Order: sequence, then C-alpha cells, then structure tokens
Amino acid sequence: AVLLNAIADGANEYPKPEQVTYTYGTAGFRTLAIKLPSVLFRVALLAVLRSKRLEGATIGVMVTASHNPEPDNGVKLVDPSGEMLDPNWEHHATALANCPTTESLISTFTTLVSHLRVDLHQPASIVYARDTRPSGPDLIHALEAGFKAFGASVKVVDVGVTTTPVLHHVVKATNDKSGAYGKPTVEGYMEKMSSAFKTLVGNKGPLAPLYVDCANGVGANALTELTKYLGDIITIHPINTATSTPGALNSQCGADFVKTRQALPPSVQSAGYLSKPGTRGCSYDGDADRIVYYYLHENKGTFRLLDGDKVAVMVAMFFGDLIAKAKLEGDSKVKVGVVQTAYANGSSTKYLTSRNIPVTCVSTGVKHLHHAAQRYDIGVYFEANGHGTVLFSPRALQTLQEAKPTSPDSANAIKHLLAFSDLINQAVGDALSDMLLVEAVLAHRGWGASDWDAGYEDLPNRLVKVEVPDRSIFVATDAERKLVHPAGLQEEIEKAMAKVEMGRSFVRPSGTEDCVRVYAEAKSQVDVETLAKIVVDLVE
Ligand code: 16G
Ligand code: ZN
Repeated sequence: AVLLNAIADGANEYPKPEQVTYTYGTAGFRTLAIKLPSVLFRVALLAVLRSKRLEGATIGVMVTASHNPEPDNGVKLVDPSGEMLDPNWEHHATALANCPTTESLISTFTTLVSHLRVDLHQPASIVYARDTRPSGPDLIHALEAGFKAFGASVKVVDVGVTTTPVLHHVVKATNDKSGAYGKPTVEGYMEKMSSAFKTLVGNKGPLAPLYVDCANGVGANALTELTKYLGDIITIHPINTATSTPGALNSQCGADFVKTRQALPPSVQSAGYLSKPGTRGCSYDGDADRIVYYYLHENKGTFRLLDGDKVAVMVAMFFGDLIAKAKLEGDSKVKVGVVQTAYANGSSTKYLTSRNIPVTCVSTGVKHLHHAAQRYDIGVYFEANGHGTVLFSPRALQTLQEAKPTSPDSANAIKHLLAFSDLINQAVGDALSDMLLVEAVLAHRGWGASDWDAGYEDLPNRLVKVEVPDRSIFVATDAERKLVHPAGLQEEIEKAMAKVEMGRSFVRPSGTEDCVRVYAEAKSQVDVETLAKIVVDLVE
C-alpha cells in the first residue's frame, strides 16, 4: 500500500494528456517530447517490474528519438542481454502508457504484478541515459520520479548523455558477471573497441583521414571520447558537432538525410571536405546507432553512397576469406551468413547468393535482424539504412578460442577474427564500432572507397512515403515482401513489376510514422520511376 501510494503521488505529477494514444513500437515510444512526461514515469515502473521479475538483473532505459527532428523524443527499454525489450512485454508498456487516470494506472500496475508473477521484494537495478535533445533533462526527471516511488530497493545508475549503443553496452557488461564482456562504463567500451582496433590495424597505420558527420548529435561526444583512445592510427575529422545549437540536430545532415536524399549533407558539400579523390566520409544518425559511408566519384565527382548493404557485403566476404585463412577444419568449421530486409538492394542479395553466402530476409526493425543473425555462426546483419552489426555465436567464439593454428597465417587469421569479435558491438549496431569495422576491413584489404564500391552496382531504386486514411488495412507477409490485404492489391503490384526489367516493388505500413511506404527498384532509372508511380497510384 505504501508503494501504491507513492506511485499514485508520482503519477499525479505526470498526468497523461487526453486524446493521445501511445504505442510501444519498433523503436519504443516516440513522439513530440511535450507529450512524453507521463510515458517516462510509467516506463520507469515497467523497467522496475522487469528487473524484479528477472531477479534484479539490470535493465536499460534510453531516452532518444534517433534521427527524428529535435522537438521529438522517445524512450526504449533494453533487456539484460543488451538486446531490445522482449516483444512479449511491449504491450505491457503500451497498456501502462495509455491508462487515462492515476486510478487506472494503479489498477493496471497491480494486475501486471500478479499476472507477470513479479515478486516486489526482489531487488531491481536500472541504468539509463539520454541523447542531446533539449527535452531530455525534463524527461529524465519524470523517469527518476518513477524509480523514486520504489524507494531504496531500486538501484539506479545515470550514464548521462551518451549514445544508444553505449547504453546497450553498459547494460550487457553490467549483467555479465564474468567480466569477459568488458567494463560497464563508457570508458570501458572505448577501451575495448580501441584496443581491438589497434590489434587489427596497429601495424597498418596511419590510415587515410576520415570525415565524420555526427548529425549534430550525441555521436559527436562519443567520437571525441573514442579518438582519445585511438592515438594516431587514424585521423578522424568530426563535423556537424553542434550539439547545443538549437534546431541543428539531424537538420540537413546525418545518416537518414544522406540515405534518403542520396546526396552529401550541404555542410560537407560546401566545405569541400571530400573533394580530394578517394576521401571517405560517413554520417551517423542522432543517437549514433546507424552509419552510412560515401565518397565522390574520381572522374565524375558524383555522389556515391556506401550504405548498409555495401557494408554487409564487404564484411561478409571479408570474414569468409578470413575463416578460410584460419583453416578451421571439419565440424568445427565456422560459417558466415547475412540477414537483410526487403529494402536491401537486389544487387547486393544477388552478389551474396551467387557467392554461396546464405542470406535470410526478415521484417524491418533491428530486433528481427538481430534474432535471425543469432542463428548463424557469424551473422552479419545490416538494414540498407545503416543499422547493423555482426554477431559471433558462442560456438563460433569457442571454436576460435580453441583452434590449433596450422601455420603463422592461420594463427594470424584466428587472432584477427577474435579481435573483430571484440571490436564489434555484440548487443546492438553502433555507428562508432561499425565505422572502425569498415576501416579495419578496408585496411586489411588495402582498399580505398572505390575498390569497396566496385563489388556490385546498386539497382536504381525509389522509396516513396504515401499518406493514407488508414494504414492498418495494409497487411504484409513474407518478411514484408507481399501484401495479403487489401485483397487483390498484391496481384496488381506483381503485374506492374512484370512490366519492367528486373522490377521489384513492395508496400508496407510504417512502424514509426502514420504512412505507408512504397519501395521500387528496376534495371533503369526510368523504369523505377514508372514502377513506383504505378504502385503509389494503386495504394492511393
Ligand atoms: C525503426 C527501427 C529501424 C527501422 C525503422 C523503419 C530499430 C532500433 N529501429 O527506426 O530498424 O529501419 O524503424 O521505420 O529497430 P519505418 O517502419 O517507419 O519504415
Ligand atoms: Zn538511431
């Protein structure tokens, strides 16, 4: 009763706005920041319940709206393994967020406690962080008010202003009592990544300079921190680092801007950072869990995008070669697989499958890719938009640790594979760790940006956002590649696809915005435009 009173007192401070319905979606709760204080208070309650249910295992709470505009914010929970919240708990979050009154909140909370069999006497432990958004501090206050209702039984650690992947790392490392995953701090993470990077490229440096567009977000802080540990192996030039300039976050810069516009951020263009042929640039998003690379074509000066698909292909091929060099024999052989979504460019999928690398296609959203990647020994997963990482299965790690090298070459390959497993964030994709992964692979291959790009040519493609009265009538299946509803629409889309050479198109409701997305690709730009237009018309 004391607890319920404390929760009720706190809840009264953060009433739910009327006429707002919240959904815990692919990226947690995300909307205008001014609508979120009550949600943060209630998310705190759920985080505590989840931690208690898991006997005090540490749960993470991240306050960010990633690539969204500055007035937005959001919140998501991180499970003890460092992965996204168990999907079975997502609707409990939604239920708590939507209770119209304090009374109904208390009754929903009480129901959850008994329904989920939570022992309130268990301890709870939470770590939390936020990005650089101006709305962050107030939302963190609301979150902390939720923890305070439980009194001293809840242990909290404020990681402060940091990136989403750093928070995931801290959660995973805190829960790994063996200490093998590294120290549960920002410094611990930077140390782990940079020492693996040094093992991999220490004798190949200094690497060619790299320009990094930080989207004026929290990635700028993390990158400054990381460069302190990297020494002079690589010269990194951070740009778009104005984290306290109002309105600058994600504006005309960042991974989402670059991927959607297929162009340089104007700031990068006008400063001419990439004008020296072969110079590489990359862009993070607002919370630094996404990255895309690019460069300017040597002769034509045109923009060339190296997106998540390009990273996946390069990395998968490289690991395949490294495993061959390691000469791991027989049953213990380690195999590489790739996970993509329907948005992966058809050329990338064809490139991989024609080289006997297995490819799985899953629905959009990191959690789907992550789980599918866990089924491979070394699972490379990337969304075209730049979310992704590489997972090493426990069996693969054990095989590598126990492998008996047959030559100095194989010993080296094994050492490098293990160093890559330390360099790469095993909890979630990280722009910083992915950047070092790309740089290390390029250095090992002796490649520049154009060598990397030469593997395959993207099919021309188009992504269109269509506003519809009710997106819930669009129901997709087969990893979102086909529509089962509205009846008959899929047949029409397929007819349109058949009309153009190498035509492919699909329609899916967005999980983050009130719209439907239409994707089309074909052999020529003209055909893509035709196909996209037909499908958009069908949807409208
Ligand atoms: C979320 C997902 C991202 C996905 C995007 C699709 C996470 C952490 N983020 O941002 O992976 O690409 O949604 O958005 O899972 P859409 O459903 O609006 O197309
Ligand atoms: Zn993000």
